[in-house]
Amino acid sequence: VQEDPPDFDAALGPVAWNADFAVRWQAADTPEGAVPGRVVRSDHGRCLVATARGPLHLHTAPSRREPSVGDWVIVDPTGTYAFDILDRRSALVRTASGRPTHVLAANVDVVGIAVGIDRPFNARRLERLLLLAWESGAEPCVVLSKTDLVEGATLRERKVEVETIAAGVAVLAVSTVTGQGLRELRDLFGGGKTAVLVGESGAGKSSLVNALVGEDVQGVQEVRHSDAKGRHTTTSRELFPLGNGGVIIDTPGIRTVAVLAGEDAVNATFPDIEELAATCRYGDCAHAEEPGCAVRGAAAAGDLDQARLDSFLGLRAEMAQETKRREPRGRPKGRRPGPRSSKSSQRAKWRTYED
Ligand SMILES: Nc1nc2c(ncn2[C@@H]2O[C@H](COP(=O)(O)OP(=O)(O)OP(=O)(O)O)[C@@H](O)[C@H]2O)c(=O)[nH]1
Ligand SMILES: [Mg+2]
Ligand SMILES: [Zn+2]
Repeated sequence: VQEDPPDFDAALGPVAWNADFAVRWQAADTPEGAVPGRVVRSDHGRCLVATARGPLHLHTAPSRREPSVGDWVIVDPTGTYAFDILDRRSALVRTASGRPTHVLAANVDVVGIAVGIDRPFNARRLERLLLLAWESGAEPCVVLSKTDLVEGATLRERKVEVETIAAGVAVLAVSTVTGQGLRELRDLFGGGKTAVLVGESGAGKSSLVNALVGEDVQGVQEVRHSDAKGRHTTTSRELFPLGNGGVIIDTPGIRTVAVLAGEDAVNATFPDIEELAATCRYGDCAHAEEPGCAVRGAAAAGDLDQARLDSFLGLRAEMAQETKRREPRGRPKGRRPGPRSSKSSQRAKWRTYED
């Protein structure tokens, strides 16, 4: 008798399994008896994986790529190994000059950038996080947190300030103390979606996770009184079911992030400038010295913030240069691009970014 293909929908629904992953599963080369599982936590060759049989602590198959939180993996029939990774829908990738790329979270639909209203707002930092989000293939939103700490007028002012930078992106004002905005956030993150929270230490990411999950699943710690700096309470990335079909990934605090993004992501981050650029005299206007440049014109007229334009031009140049630098230049086929640093030294380097 031919067995029906296993139906994972019911068992894996809570960790946001959907038709798209079912297609990827069908297309994958899977051994007899293998099952799909979602990486809840990944740690040095081992990972915690949610499967139809419950949570499993698995080894990463040696010689395979290390899975990241949010990945769907093929679990071997004995339930010992996470054997391979299903093709990703999206990935949040951190990178830096001369370093290998590093996947922060995989198969993410929404990136919530937490911005604490209790500290000075850094527009340039938000731009980089937006760039990271757009490049991932997910949809960004800004979560303006701790609104209970300011007056209504200040909140409105700050929200406008953030909306100007996060052009075209939803900005949600939330508080885990008053509950403001939590329902909207839950709706935005729910319905089978995978959301990830990123942002500075102390911005309130884990507090939001606890509020949305409805249980204290993550530790939180008070920020420093002098300057509202966080204490790096969360030290690893972890995925939690929201109970509404969606999942949320909590991450350790990051100040800024090194990101390699294409032109599309840069334009998505600066849609106001892209719109202006459409009316420049030359189609390939670099917004430098060209006559009839609508972008520089807008800046001169005070309609576009000069600092924002400088930031756009700077990021665009940086991304173009870094992309070019990474292009393989006639490397002999079949040869590795040089010795690779050991995993532990890579980790040590990455850690320097999480502060
Ligand atoms: N007043 C107020 N305090 C909040 C709110 N959300 C979080 N906090 C406080 O802010 C501090 C830091 O919160 P966490 O949730 O630990 O911040 P985090 O972003 O997870 O920090 P890391 O794990 O270090 O990245 C804690 O003392 C929280 O109680 C809020 O909405 N209002
Ligand atoms: Mg935390
Ligand atoms: Zn121009």
